[in-house]
Amino acid sequence: MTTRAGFVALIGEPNAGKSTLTNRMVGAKVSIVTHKVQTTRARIRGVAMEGDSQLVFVDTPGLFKPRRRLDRAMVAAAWGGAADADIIVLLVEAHRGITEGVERILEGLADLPQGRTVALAINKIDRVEAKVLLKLTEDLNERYAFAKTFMISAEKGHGVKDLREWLAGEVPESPWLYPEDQIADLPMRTIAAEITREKLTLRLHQELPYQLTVETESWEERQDGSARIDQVIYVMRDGHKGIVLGRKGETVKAIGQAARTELEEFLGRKVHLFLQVKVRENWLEEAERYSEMGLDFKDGN
Ligand SMILES: Nc1nc2c(ncn2[C@@H]2O[C@H](COP(=O)(O)OP(=O)(O)OP(=O)(O)O)[C@@H](O)[C@H]2O)c(=O)[nH]1
Ligand SMILES: [Mg+2]
Repeated sequence: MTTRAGFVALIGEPNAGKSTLTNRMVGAKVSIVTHKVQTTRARIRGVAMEGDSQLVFVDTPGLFKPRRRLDRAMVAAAWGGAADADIIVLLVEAHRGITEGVERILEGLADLPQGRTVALAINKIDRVEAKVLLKLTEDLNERYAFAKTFMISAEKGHGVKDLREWLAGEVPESPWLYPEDQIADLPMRTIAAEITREKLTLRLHQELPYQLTVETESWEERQDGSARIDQVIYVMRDGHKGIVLGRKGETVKAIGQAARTELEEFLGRKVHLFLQVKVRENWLEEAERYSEMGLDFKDGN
């Protein structure tokens, strides 16, 4: 039997639907999703099988004009993911079309080594009329020589099968890179921290989600088969700590419950989750926070 395997990097502007597509391809939630921009902070690998091909999807942080050190490290991680992949899929939002951000990404693609396979996936087609799609496809293909164009809805699933089957034929002949039943390449403690960060991002307003990070401090397997997980939420100011805690600790309690429920579903067993909120004014400038997130501190220079 000839097997195929390869890395498929999903890139695009923040909120384009990269993580939603990763999860749909894998058939499980391996990457967190919110309606807010800049949800994904590091590369997340999700593994999918299609026939005799193994597709390793590399979900990346959105590409945008970076301001802070963290932004720069995220954007570097995204381009790094693209540079290392066998195939790149650029996601563009159907209803937003060719934004300034998309233009910048097209310029970035032109700077990659020649001969790389880049496909276009116009996402969120459920939000527009068909005639918009044809025009957008034409305009984008005039700007870059995409190997192929797909029109998809990562959320609803339209067009996703076509994309997956095409990718399966494009990745090189190779032994599989992961065991057949593996769905993610990410430490469990990181997945657990990400789930909590998703719940925080969904519940907290404005800038706050961008000014916090979550780390799993300890993970203890208990005799009864349950797990005790202790996490720290780092925030930058006392005021932020107050908001995360909420009145009588109600906010953090609700976040903890939502995260625990999802973790239990993911792990298929009981979880005791303990969240602590710590003020750490300077966490955005600490190398250790970046390595915990799976980012390169140097890239944030
Ligand atoms: N209507 C519609 N919404 C979608 C579709 N795909 C994703 N979304 C929504 O778009 C929002 C962003 O999705 P994500 O998957 O988090 O986007 P992302 O590209 O990973 O975003 P970052 O991690 O911030 O770069 C979420 O609210 C999704 O539910 C789609 O096909 N149709
Ligand atoms: Mg994402």
